Amino acid sequence: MPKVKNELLDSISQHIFYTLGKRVDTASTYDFYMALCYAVRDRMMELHLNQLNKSENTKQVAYLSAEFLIGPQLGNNLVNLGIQEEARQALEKYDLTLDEVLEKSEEPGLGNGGLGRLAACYMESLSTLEVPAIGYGIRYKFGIFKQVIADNQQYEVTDNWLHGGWPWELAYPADTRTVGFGGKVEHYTSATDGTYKSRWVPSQIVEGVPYDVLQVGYKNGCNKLRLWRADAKDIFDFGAFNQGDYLGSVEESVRSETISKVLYPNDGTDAGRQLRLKQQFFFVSCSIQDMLVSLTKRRVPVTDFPDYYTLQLNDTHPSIAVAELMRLLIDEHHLDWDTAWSVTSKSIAYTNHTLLPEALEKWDVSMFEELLPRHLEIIYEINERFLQVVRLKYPGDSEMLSKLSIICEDGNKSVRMAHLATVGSHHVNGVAVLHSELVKSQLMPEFYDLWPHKFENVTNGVTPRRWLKSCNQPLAEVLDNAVGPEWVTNMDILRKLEEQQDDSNLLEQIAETKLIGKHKLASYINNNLGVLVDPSSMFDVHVKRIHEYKRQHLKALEVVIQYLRIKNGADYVPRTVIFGGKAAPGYYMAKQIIHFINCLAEVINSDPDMEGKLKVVFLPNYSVKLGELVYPAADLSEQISTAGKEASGTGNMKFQMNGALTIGTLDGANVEIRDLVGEENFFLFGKNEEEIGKLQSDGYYPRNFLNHEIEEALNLIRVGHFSHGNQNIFSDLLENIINYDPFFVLADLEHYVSVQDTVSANWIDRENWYKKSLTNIARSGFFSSDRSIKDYCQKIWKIER
Ligand code: 26Q
Repeated sequence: MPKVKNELLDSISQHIFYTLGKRVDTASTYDFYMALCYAVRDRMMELHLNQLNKSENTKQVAYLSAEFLIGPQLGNNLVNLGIQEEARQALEKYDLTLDEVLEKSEEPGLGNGGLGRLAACYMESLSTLEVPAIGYGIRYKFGIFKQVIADNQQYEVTDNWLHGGWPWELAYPADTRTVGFGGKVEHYTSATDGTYKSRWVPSQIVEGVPYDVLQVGYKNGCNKLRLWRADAKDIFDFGAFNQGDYLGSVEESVRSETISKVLYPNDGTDAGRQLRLKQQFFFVSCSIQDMLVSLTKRRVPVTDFPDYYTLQLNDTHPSIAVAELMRLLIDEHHLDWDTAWSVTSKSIAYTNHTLLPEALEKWDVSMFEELLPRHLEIIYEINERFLQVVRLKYPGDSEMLSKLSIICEDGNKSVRMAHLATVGSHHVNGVAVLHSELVKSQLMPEFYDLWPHKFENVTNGVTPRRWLKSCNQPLAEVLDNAVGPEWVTNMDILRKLEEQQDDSNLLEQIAETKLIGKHKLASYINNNLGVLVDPSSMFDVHVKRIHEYKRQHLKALEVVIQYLRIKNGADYVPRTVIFGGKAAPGYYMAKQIIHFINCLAEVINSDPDMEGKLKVVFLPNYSVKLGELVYPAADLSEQISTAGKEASGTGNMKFQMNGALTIGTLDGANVEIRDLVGEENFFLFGKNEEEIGKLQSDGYYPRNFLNHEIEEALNLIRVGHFSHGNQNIFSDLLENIINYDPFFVLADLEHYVSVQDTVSANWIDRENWYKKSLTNIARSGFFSSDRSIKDYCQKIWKIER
């Protein structure tokens, strides 16, 4: 490799010529973007292959997840490799700025929201901490849909992220694995040892082709993601073809390829779909086979599996791993049951991300039997042996048995995947302190009673590289100067900021970085939505998936109340209220909420009385990329879920790191944020989890929580003030809130409005606000995903670093 002054420059021009087949003098900005990506990938490949050699004989983390929401890659890879400046200079030679090249980055939407993004932050931290790891998932041809807002409503457009080629992946067809579906189980007696054995004879065979995506850590290690694409085994069915059925001959290939065609765009329900189970088994089977082959190549006996791999299940989506590892060990590697079970249960751990009953995966036994007959047999056997343990501990307690059983017997018989995951794992963890407590006390109290030692907490974290250093360079530089650049990998250092909290110069610098972020977002809003917003107003932000439990409608009702107050001549501290988020395509109420917010924005933004006081913006197609624009610009972070419903939240942490103050309920990681920053630096409102529980059990009547102001606001909506006089459009939303209100919006609204007044009062005292902001930044170190990964290493994986 030539060692010249700017190696990157050489590498870019070589890739333009040899990889893209173009000449630099006629290459487009997009060509330069692609060439830079390839040049950067080369650097990462060196790091990765070096690390591989080192980790031959150490335990590796296999992070199994149906979603990896990795975001745009180029910008972060440049930052982590420390070659951003070099890239800037190289591009300058071609009269290009780094920003215009970065603009070309396409984001692979291989996840829905928090859970998928968490997996990506964890991959980044694993590399940064040089923990040997591999992320296993699915290479969906279409990621999460693109959200388009028209007539104030959400429309979904397919996300063809691979068109034009995506430079970060590398196919490894030689590592193709085969996966079966359907068919039958044959039982036979082994000719060698005379034991009774089983053999699965599937009726459909699918191939999984791996695509690897390198994930580079900060100036350090480089692990990879291995994403599987489903392919037909024999592309062509010659039987059908010979009979003249040309189209029929490719039918099978279409059926197979459907498996990795599209990400399910629901981050709640939609369990019970056969294709979803096929996706899960497909990637899990490919991944476990991959690990077993790797052991065989290294001449390691499969009984040593737990010393070489620790499997982390990202929710129950990959929980079929328990049965698949058992099957492979018993049917293919001929271990006896007890040995196989010991290997399996020593290797697997499960992270729970939700308490919502509708999000807990259950599969009909009949569907399971049709798709995975051998796995159903194995699950029944696991369950029998497990229930035997239960009977011993609770003799004669049949209620206990039915509560713990992996098979749910009420109604249609079904397999409870959380139970399978818990029985097959050595640890089960929640994702924030409160959530982990609720997992023990509400979700699985019987399991907790049986195996208290299995239950752990690992509070979520986010990577400060993407969510601070790279997306908010002005603030990052202020921090570099104030505490030294080491904060990037040791966020605890940020605590030193507090020694300077009375330094008005530093506070002013922080305020300035915020203003830069707000100007950037304001121009994005103006360019894309044609709405002018004032960067000196408070940017009050609610971005996340649209869900009733996250209560975007609580915020919207508060906005209506403020609108009425302004109309009535009240003083108001100017705010720009910003919403963003996708609704699952089949989630009617969430779509009503989006519709309502957009109608609200339309009326408010065109009302001269609101000028200089209130603006409302709905950012279409919220994504990782938009998040990187939004967090640095936020003054106020809205974390207002019904207490007990948000497992953790991770947006709350990204806002905090970027200096926003939080208004929130005692839910998920908000609890820990508040404990860390102190109650005077957090705007708390609403009922806590216990109070919500009591309200629910005593009988909740939302009408009891109406006051004059709230009634007026609801009335305004009812008469069609925000819907061109149409009284029907929002009737379902109103009905939901007033008569039913499953997420206690009205129970918390009055308090919420009054705490928003406190927020405004605090905003006016600028110095005081930025002091709070500084404290929030200074104490955000705990929410680095580096800390989370260290917790997993110590509490769950037993990996010493
Ligand atoms: C299940 C069955 C069928 C189809 C889809 C699904 C499905 C898909 C995605 C169910 C759930 C999800 C995603 C859940 C999720 O994002 N949970 C969030 O996880 C974050 C990381 O731990 C937490 O911070 C959030 O609180 C939690 O809501």
